[in-house]
Amino acid sequence: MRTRAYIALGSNLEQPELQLQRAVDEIDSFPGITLAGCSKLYQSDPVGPPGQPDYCNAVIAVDTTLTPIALLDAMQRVENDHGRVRSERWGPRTLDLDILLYGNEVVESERLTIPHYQMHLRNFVLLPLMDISPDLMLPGGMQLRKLAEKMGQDGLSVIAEQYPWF
Ligand code: A4P
Ligand code: MG
Repeated sequence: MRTRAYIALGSNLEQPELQLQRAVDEIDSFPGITLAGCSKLYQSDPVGPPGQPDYCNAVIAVDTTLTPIALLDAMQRVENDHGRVRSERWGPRTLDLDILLYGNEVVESERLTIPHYQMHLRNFVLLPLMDISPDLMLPGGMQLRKLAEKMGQDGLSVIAEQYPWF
């Protein structure tokens, strides 16, 4: 069975735009995962420890035969291939891949929380998601459009319209 999932991409080190573009290609070629949609590419002010560079952010839709935990394993493999070093929480990173949604499922386990616990608070997640699926309904029945309208565009700008971004 194939499930539609949404993944947020973020980077603020070592040519963030290229990190994101490469990551999308790698995810698309991962066994059991097919790219189904891609947002615009955004630049965003950093949330978290001060003094870190601006981020590049985007969201993709994928169709996958992987279970949620296997999808997390796949995303962590791609992160590690990008030289991701886990140091301080919310600190700078070459690549961060967060699973936002997996079908309509709610997952609460030690390694995985879906929907992603911060997604409804972040314009750099909600607005790219709107690019792909403006009519999306979140588990629990909340409309993405309503959340995004409340959010505003502070600190967020589009740097490339259509994938491939470069
Ligand atoms: N984990 C649980 N649920 C999930 C999920 N749905 N998707 C666990 C992915 N991982 C999930 O993640 C820590 C652990 O979360 C994983 O081992 C996994 O088992 P991590 O990526 O190692 O750590 P982190 O990213 O530093 O922590 P966290 O709390 O996930 O941070 P965020 O929320 O990813 O925030 N500012 C801007 N402008 N743009 C950004 O993209 N990103 C962050 C990172 C901070 N500030 C930012 C941005
Ligand atoms: Mg993360």
